[in-house]
Amino acid sequence: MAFRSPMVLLGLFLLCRMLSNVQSAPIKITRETFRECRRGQWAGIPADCCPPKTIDGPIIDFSPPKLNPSKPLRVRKALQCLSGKELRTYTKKLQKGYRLMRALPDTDPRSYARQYGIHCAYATGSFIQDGSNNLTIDVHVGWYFHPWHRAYVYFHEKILQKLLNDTEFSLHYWNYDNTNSLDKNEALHDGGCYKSGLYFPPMYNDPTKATFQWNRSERAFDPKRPADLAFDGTRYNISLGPPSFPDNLTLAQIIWRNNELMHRTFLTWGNSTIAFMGKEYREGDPQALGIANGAGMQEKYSHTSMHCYVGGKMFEPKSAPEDPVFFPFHANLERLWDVWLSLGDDHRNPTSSDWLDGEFLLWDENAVMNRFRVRDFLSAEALGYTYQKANVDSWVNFDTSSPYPES
Ligand SMILES: [Cu+2]
Repeated sequence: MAFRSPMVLLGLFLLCRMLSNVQSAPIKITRETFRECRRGQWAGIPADCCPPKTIDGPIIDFSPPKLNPSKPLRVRKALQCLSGKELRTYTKKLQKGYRLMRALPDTDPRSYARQYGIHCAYATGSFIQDGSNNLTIDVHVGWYFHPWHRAYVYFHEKILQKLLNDTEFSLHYWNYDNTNSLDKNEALHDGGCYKSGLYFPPMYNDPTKATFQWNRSERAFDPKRPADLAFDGTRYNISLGPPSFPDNLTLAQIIWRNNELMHRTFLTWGNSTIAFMGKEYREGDPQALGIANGAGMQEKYSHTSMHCYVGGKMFEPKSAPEDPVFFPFHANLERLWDVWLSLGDDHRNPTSSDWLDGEFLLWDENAVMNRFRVRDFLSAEALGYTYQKANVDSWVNFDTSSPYPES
């Protein structure tokens, strides 16, 4: 009889609501998310980048490629260690791939415009959490940052492979973090890359080629200007425009700053899962607005610094991949995620199913929509590729008590 009392029923209802709120769930992107896509914004700047509201055709569950154990993994190499014929062949292929990608019509989800457009939708709160009116989604500023971008680069690379009709094509990486060129005789003896990656990769700086983007800062056009990682991402503010970088530093000072920053963010401040991977972010949580409000150490510092440093399209989340250099840059961020995992016992990925089961949609090389989960993108090797080893000693073993070089 007691259950018939309206007050008891109301109490039970409220209790159930409370319990269901306690239960967490991962972010999931669905057909419905696309249907509900709307005008987004970042720091008050509007972004109109929704993909078509209706996803044509099926959505397939992503499955990692079936690998032949006797075949060596494909290797993403460090751009600055390519030389001779290999460099010439790679540059030609890369530029051809982007030429073909740019030539696809916007109706094709593999076209370059649609490739950078989908990043914009995932970066500007254009997608709304299912069942919500106002909770927007961003794959930045939080713990989905690394796996989502690995998947994004993966599918982008697959599309280039398909356009080039070459399944061995790799998006090589820009290891801007390596400040140290070792002696030539030491280089490459174990297949590793020991040349400094401080300078903008030249194959992305030819104005006659499809890998070029005119909208960059002057710094990016100066082949002698070393990358500066030391901008503090917590000061990132779109409405103030790109930050200025000091013009008067010596190379030795830039190198000191970069090594110190990498060491601090990966080994001192970044010594726990949340500190490095970023804030936990689940269904029901508001999108974290602003880098300072939950980005992990790599995202917050060296990553943001490089976006500002290259500037132009790269400066804003909504337009960053309109500059093709975004991809070798992000390939390096992904490599550095693996480096971080190897640097200490406390360096572990999140184990929560809310992270592992985070679910997203991206088109593949056949223009078919793939549903993938974070857990599918934890290992480059399982996806069929690996990274050429590159020197990280210059910042891993950096002596933080070493004096800042004099001018
Ligand atoms: Cu991004």
